[in-house]
Amino acid sequence: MRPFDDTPLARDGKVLILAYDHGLEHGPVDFEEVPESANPERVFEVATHPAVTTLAVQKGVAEAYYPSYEDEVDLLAKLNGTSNLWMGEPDSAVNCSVEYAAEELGADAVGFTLYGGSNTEIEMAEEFREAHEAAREYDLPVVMWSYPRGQGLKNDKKPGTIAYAARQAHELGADVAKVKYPGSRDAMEQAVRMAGRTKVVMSGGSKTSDREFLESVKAVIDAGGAGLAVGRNVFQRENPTRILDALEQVIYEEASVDTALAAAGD
Ligand code: FBP
Repeated sequence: MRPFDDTPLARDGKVLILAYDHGLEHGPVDFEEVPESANPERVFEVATHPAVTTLAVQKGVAEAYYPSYEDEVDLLAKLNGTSNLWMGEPDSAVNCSVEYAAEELGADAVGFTLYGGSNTEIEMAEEFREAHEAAREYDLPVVMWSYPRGQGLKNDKKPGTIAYAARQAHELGADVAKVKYPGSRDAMEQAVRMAGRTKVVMSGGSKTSDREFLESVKAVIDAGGAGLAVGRNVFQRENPTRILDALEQVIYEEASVDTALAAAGD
């Protein structure tokens, strides 16, 4: 495997994945606030921003739109995913193989959800093993959406749970662990420590104010996290470029939130 920093997922050792698999995971409700966001072309355009290292989409969106953007955007193919219509135990169908992602879609990285703590964890971990080993053959970096959830987990953002999620991603071989924000810099530091050489990025979460969102990203960077994988906090804004300008400051320049907001025109 080539050094992580030489992969398209990284810019100066940092990561900003734009996630756009919400049409599958949550459904049309996520596009209501900004109706144009239902159009994948709009998000591919947004992903040409230099702050974005890769765009994470499902196979169907990649097949339909990536051929027009492959010179400007690096693709992260999400290999599994499930609709919000599914009412069973947390689980995620494998919708795309690594071979297909690499050879047909032209992916630069792959992503995989693991619901640690779910009754389906064993099968999901075995599916992850297959994907991880195939990704190594293609020299593609692997991002794990490491989201503990299931009947036994009442609070999936507890610091100890997020640290465990980061560690689980590390132990299973992920290059990047995408975890929910555990609420503080200290808690994020614990997750980063547990992740060893696996990079830790924060999952964006539901839309919040510019300041609140940037403060959480800043806490992640200050905790030694590599950056962010974000969807709604970018594409649910009327002006996604403005927040990406601010994120570029916080993530790559390690600027303060005030400086980032000023640079973005506040
Ligand atoms: P957001 O930044 O919008 O939270 O997106 C991150 C993400 O992991 C998406 O890739 C995915 O569609 C969604 O969150 C899943 O969220 P959840 O499973 O918590 O509903």
